[in-house]
Amino acid sequence: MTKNEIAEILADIGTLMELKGENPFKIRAYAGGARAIEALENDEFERLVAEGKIDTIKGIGEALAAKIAELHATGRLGFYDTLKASIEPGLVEMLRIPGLGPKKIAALHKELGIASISALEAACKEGRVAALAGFGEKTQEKLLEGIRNREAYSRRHLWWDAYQVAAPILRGLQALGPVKRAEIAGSLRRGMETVGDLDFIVAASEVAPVMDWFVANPGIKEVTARGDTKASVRFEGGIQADLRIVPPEQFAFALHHFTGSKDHNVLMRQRALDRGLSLSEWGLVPAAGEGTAKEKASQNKGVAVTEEAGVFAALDLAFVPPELREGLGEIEAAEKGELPKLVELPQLKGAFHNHTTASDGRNTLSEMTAAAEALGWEYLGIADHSKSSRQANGLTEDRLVKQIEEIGALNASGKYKTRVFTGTECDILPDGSLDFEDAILAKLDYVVVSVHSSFSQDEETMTRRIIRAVENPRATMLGHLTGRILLEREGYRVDASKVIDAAIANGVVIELNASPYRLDMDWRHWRRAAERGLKCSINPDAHSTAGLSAVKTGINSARKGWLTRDDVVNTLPLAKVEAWLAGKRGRR
Ligand code: DGT
Ligand code: CA
Ligand code: CA
Ligand code: ZN
Repeated sequence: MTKNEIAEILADIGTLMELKGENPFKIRAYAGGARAIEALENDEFERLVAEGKIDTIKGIGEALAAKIAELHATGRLGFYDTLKASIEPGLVEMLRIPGLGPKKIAALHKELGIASISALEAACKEGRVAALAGFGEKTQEKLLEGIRNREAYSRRHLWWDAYQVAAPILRGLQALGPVKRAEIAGSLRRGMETVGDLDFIVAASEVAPVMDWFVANPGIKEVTARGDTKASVRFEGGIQADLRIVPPEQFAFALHHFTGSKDHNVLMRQRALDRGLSLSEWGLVPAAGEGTAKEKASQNKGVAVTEEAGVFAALDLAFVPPELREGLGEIEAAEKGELPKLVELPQLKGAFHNHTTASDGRNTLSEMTAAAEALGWEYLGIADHSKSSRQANGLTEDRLVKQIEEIGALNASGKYKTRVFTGTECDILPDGSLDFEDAILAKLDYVVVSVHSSFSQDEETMTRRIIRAVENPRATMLGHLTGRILLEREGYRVDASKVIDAAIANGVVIELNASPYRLDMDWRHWRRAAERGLKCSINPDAHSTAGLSAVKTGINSARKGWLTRDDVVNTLPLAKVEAWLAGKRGRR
């Protein structure tokens, strides 16, 4: 173990002992010891440890020297492990609340029995913390705010939520008089499933009015930074936004740079260097010669480019769509002219996997159909839950048969231009069998099979379970492969590549569940899976009419997965979908 790692552990020991309310003298010994070895040069520290003379350093006694030697030699310390195990993890978590140190936490624990952030929050709300000696009303208020902020600030954000914040700001920027160009950059533009912060790039003739407008946006809680050409703000919900204002001739370079990803940028910069050029947010300039890249760019010594495509062209590359800029082979493909023609939102002709009030949806069959018609969709698949999903009001056989009749009548009525398909989101039971008998499934246009129970099965069992369902001749498509809920819950353990193989072998589609919370199967699997012949269905999993729009986030992930129109079944026009589903039914 290195000097700095050891110092960190000693400091941590001090903190943990303080949390436990131990003897202040001992606590100081560890904190002081950490500082003492931090102050040493690396080689001096190594020499002293090797010679067994680390205790000659002021602040390091015999006992501490033995612990340092143990850490240095083995990378472990029994005393530290025991100490860690003896402390409730909630107390350690509380350290992350601003304004709350180990001493205060120990007091809260001792006096009020508080051992978790949630217990602290409750105690603050009940006024019990303010009543404690050494705390008071003000401290209690601060702690509550710290707890709220910690939750909001530490989080990434769903793409959809980030987009709701970003879209009006972008429109506002673009409408400002001095603004010539304005775009969203960063992970939001790349269509990542979650977003850390928002990045705006603006080219403007005048800077101050743009800054003034930006920092005065409604919903801004705090302006965290404001410089000549840069500003950062934090919104009520916790999301941050960065604004950068650049001269118009730098716009394309800045947009490219701040769109990222970092991995993509590194590869692009290397490619530029191979051509004797230096690529940066300021421009594409000769690498050789006097001056920084920024200086050269502002002296117009570089390649002049107005559009991002020009940045790529200058490096002999086709334009790489932002969603592909992850450093995962896009540059090679752009060089060879082999970039895929990515699927686009207007190419979707309908969607499967939607719920109605029959199970846990909030809109009726008619309302969902009207909404699909308003989107211009040729077809809408209804896939309400099956009977075992009781928590979701899953349909019994009788209710499903009734729904099939209802849908038949609706289609026959000619009331809507959108054709409705009968389906089900049929539970995959723990043993891999399906929740409905074959005779019931045979009445449907299609069947989505999904796991909604026994999430804790081990990977092998879960994989076998899902493959068995995929091999069922009634299965048309597999719902949400892992069941993950972004930023909330990990998916269940499953061997994705084995399931993909089984789906391909059985002509079963895997859905790209487009719910902003799911985006499952993950985009990182799609490129290879589609190359091997897997078809995708971008499924909104809508539980309301508004939920149908989730296909937008599904398109982001499909594009990140290099998918084209041909890979996605719900780009097919109605007649082709009918033929596909009839063909599948015929083969059973
Ligand atoms: P996020 O906000 O965590 O979801 O992810 P990004 O990709 O939006 O990252 P962000 O906001 O930190 O920076 C935006 C872009 O700026 C990033 O994708 C690439 C570029 N960038 C930022 N810092 C660096 C860096 O240190 N090196 C390189 N090559 N590019 C950077
Ligand atoms: Ca960002
Ligand atoms: Ca940023
Ligand atoms: Zn489901």
